[in-house]
Amino acid sequence: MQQTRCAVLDAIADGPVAGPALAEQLDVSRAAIWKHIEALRDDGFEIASDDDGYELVSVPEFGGTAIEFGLDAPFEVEYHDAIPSTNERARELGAKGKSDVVVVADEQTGGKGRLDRAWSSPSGGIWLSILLRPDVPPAQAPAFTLAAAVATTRAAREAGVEAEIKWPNDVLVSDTNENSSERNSEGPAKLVGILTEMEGEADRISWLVVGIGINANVDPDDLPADTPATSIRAEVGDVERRVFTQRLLEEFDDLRKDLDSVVPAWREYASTLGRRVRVDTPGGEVIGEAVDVAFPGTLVVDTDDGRVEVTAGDCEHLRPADE
Ligand code: BT5
Repeated sequence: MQQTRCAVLDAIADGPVAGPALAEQLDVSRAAIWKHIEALRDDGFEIASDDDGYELVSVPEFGGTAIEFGLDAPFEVEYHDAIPSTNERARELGAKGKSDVVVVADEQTGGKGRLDRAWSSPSGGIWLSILLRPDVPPAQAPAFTLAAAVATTRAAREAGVEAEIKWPNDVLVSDTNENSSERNSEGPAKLVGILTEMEGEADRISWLVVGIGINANVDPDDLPADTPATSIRAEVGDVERRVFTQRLLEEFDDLRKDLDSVVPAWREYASTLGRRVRVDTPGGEVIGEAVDVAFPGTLVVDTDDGRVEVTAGDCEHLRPADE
């Protein structure tokens, strides 16, 4: 359905096209064209109609068809004004055998962080989950988390926000402007969180859900006070969420098609490398200098007892006073 709608939009984007000509061009009935035009108007597209035909006047700031229209990546978008969690919905779709679907919401009422933590998701953010069925072993799944961080950082930088990545999955802003948050004195503020979930067997991923939460057009005061948080609104003003989401999905699509490109791209934006870090891992605490990241996302730390490779954990950047 959305494919025909996007074709209608493409046809009327550069000037008026008469209904009958449109019907012929898209090989559907005139009644069907009329229904699509009405549905697009309901979705917030402004479409003029006069004797010359239909003409696209403006595109809504956010929404499923709005994101798919002009998107240069092969994703189907399922949009919700409000939903408990886009990751939960994407998991449901994964269990039904779907792939390459992106679930997007304006607001989440039960957003999830890692380790059962809550993720605050007020209206105005970009809360999305990408459902994939990559043909790689489960051990390579972390590369998709890194790819999501790179794609989001690139989209944020295009929007004018100097974002950087803290291993493995936080996109932060350290040089926040004075409007962003009084909490900036506490250190870099979190702009984006990423939660990857998957199901599979020893040698094969069945489905993978990469959840990305971006504090876009929200006030930092509406975000939790326990850690420093910022938003695109606070840093540079409101962003066109449709365009931001398209750029993110296009970058992510390029990276997931070429997993070897992910780690080099990640290093470009990493704030963790060269830093002293403390990583809470399932096997205990690791303290030392973060010297590199290896495929598919392993942090290499030089400790007093030698080199340690960390595959998962919560990472804290240490200042000399913290040790
Ligand atoms: C994360 O967890 O950073 C992963 C967040 C993933 C959210 C996306 S939104 C779309 C998709 N659907 C979902 O349900 N989830 C995904 P973690 O590293 O555990 O960080 C969680 C911690 O960050 C919380 O304990 C709070 O301290 C803080 N926090 C919560 N909401 C925040 C926000 N909006 N901005 C900044 N920090 C936040």
